[in-house]
Amino acid sequence: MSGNSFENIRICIFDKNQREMAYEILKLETADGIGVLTISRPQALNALNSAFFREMNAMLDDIGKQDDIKVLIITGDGPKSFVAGADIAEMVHMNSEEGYRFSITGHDVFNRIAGLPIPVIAAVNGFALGGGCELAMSCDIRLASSNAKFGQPEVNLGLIPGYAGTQRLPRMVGVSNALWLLMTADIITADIALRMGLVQMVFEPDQLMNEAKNMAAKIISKGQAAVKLVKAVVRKGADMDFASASEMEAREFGDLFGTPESGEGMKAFLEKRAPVWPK
Ligand code: CO8
Repeated sequence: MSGNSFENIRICIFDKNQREMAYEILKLETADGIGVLTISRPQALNALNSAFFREMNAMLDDIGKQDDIKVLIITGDGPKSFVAGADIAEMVHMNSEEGYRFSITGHDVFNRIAGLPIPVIAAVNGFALGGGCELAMSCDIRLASSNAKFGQPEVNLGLIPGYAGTQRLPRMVGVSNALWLLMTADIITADIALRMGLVQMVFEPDQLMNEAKNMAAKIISKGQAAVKLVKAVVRKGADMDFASASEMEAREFGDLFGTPESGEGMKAFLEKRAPVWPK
């Protein structure tokens, strides 16, 4: 990686009248195949409001069209917060129907993140509470700074998670760990999150982004068709019974034989050289 070739990409979205709108909350920078998406509402610790979901939907459309992004990193602006949850100031005025719709919007957007064909790494640089923890859980891998804090404090507000936290958290950390966090609203450190399996690695705050980019670069150095396929098979298999999922794996495994990528990967190993992946 050159490390200094990041450049701002200005992406436009359109309002209902097809007028061009610039992104106000999301910033995307790309270089060397890595997209870094920063959520920036520092005045509210990057809390998720309706505008965030509008922009995120447009951003996901756009990222889906960009071949130059091989791995996406999602992070929060500033040293203090990844995302401090859904925007409570917006939620306080909602009625039941609006609450339901806000929840469904979150489900859709977070499912789109989980379903992106490319790997998505959350670089959790501070508070990941409520919707922030749920956003991180929709990513494929979570790396955290040592000052990150995780929790699902909705019961403090008389609420429960609404962006699938009641479902993703127990699948990730087990039912009892999930119920501990969900029922007590305890906020846990990055180290406890690491022990629980909620995050995969913890770094000093000033190293977090470098390490996330290093991991992304490592993934990019592998066979890209295989990387995409392994994500798809794991994600799809998680919602299937074991026998059907294993059968799916066998079929996908078999389909890789005879492809240029697997041919090169295996030949390179036998020839004791680095693979030169087909474009
Ligand atoms: N929403 C709106 N504003 C927020 C939020 C939030 N989630 N979190 C922080 N802010 C704002 C504060 O109001 C404050 O604004 P101001 O300066 O105008 O008073 C500013 O950010 C800075 O925050 P603090 O002064 O509170 O900073 P502290 O360092 O003292 O505390 C905390 C940091 C501990 C993170 C604290 O701000 C906090 O507890 N925040 C709320 C955390 C929370 O409860 N998150 C869960 C929200 S609910 C949720 O996410 C449900 C998701 C599913 C929704 C489904 C749709 C219906």
